[in-house]
Amino acid sequence: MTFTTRTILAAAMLAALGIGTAALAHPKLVSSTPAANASVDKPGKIVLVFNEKLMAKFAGAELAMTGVPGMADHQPMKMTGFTSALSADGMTLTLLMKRALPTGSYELKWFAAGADAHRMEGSFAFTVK
Ligand SMILES: [Cu+2]
Repeated sequence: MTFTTRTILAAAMLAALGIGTAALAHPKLVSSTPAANASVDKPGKIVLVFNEKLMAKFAGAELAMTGVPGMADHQPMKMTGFTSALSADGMTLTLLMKRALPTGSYELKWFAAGADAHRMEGSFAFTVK
């Protein structure tokens, strides 16, 4: 193995581990309320906490109702009854429901970009009792 090959392999391994300045500059979801896979009472808001400051124009979320108890064949239904707001420090995105979410299962998809404007996204599910 040549020195160059080893250097490239080492760099690839570090990249795979997520170590490097580019990886550190990308938003990640740190916590949420409701938490991923939680079962909660009808929430009036959803709070998403990120590891770094987001750019407001690239931050947002989509919410879909994926199931309702007693309905075997419920197609994902996009929920639009909320507004979203970014905190002053840019690290917390809050979705404020116009009405508390009804009983069912939900999938939340978030998207966000930090200082380098690369769009990152993720999703999680939760259930409303
Ligand atoms: Cu980037």
